[in-house]
Amino acid sequence: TVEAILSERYDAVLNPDDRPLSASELRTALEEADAVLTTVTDRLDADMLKPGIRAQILGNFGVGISHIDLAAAQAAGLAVVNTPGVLTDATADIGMTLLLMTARRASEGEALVRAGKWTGWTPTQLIGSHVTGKTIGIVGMGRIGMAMARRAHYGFGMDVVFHNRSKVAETGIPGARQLPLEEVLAEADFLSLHCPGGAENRHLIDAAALARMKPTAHLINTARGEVVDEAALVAALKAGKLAGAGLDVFEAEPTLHPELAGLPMVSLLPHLGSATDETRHAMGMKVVDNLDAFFAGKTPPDLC
Ligand code: 8YV
Repeated sequence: TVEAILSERYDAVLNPDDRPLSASELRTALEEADAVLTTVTDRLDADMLKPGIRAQILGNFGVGISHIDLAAAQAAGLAVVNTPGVLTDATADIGMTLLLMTARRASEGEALVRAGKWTGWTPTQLIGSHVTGKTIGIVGMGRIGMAMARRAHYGFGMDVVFHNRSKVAETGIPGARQLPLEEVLAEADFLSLHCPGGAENRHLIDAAALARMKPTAHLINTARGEVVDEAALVAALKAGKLAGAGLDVFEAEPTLHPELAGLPMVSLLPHLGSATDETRHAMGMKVVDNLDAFFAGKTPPDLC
C-alpha cells in the first residue's frame, strides 16, 4: 500500500481514522513535519501557511488545488505538488454516470423502487431525455474535459462543443467546436464542468449563465462546487428554466443548499470523482514520487 511505502521511506505519521484533519491538527502538522499530505478538505489559507512553519512541501492528494492559497504557500517557501493525469478516467466516468442518471431520471427511479412505491411498468412513467444525438458542452477542455468529451462522443453518439481559456489545437473528436462560453451555454443539451475552482471561476455558472441555457438542458458538475452559484441553480431548477443537474461537488461540502436534496430532478453524489481503488493508489504513488524527487533535491514532476 501507499501507506506502507511512505512508512518505509519516511518517518510518516498516518491518520488512521479516514476523516479530515481539524484546523488545529493541520496547523500542528505544518509546524512539525517537513512534508504534509493534504486533501480537498484541508483549508490551506494564508493564515495557515505562515512563513516560519517547518513544512517545506504540500503533497496534495488530488488534482484540484483551489483549497490551497498557492501564492501564500510560495511566499512561505513551500512547494506544492498535485496528482494530475491519474484520476482523469475515474472522474470522467463519474461525469458520464451523472449525465446518464440525470438524463434518464435514475435517481427518481431508484427512490421509487427503494421506497416500495413502484406499482409496475407504465408507458409514460419517468420519461427522460435521449442522450444520443444531443450536444454536450464542455467547460474546461483539459485532461478530464477531453476524457468526458470522448466518452460522450464515441460512447454515446453526442456532438461536442467546448469552451477553454486557451486555444485547443486538436481534440481528435470529429466536429468538436471551441466556442465562447455564451455560445456553449446556449447550444448545450448537457453542460459539463471541468475547469479549476478557486476565485477565478467562482460562480462562473451564475443566474445569468443559467438563463442562457436551454430549459431542457442538464448541468453536470464534477469540477468544484464554487464554480456554480448553487442558490441560482436551485432557483433555475424550481422555475423550470433548467431540466436537471448531476452534481458530485458542492459549494460548501458536505453541506448542501437546503432545497437541493428535495428536488427530484437532481442526482447527487458525495464527491466520488476519483474514488476507485486503482485511482486512489495511483494518486498516492504520485504523491510519493513527488516527495521522493523533492527530498532528492530535484524539481518534483507535478510542481504547481
Ligand atoms: C480528490 C478531486 O479525491 O483531485 C481532485 O481535484 O476533487 C478528488 O478527486 C479530492 O480532491 C481529495 O483531495
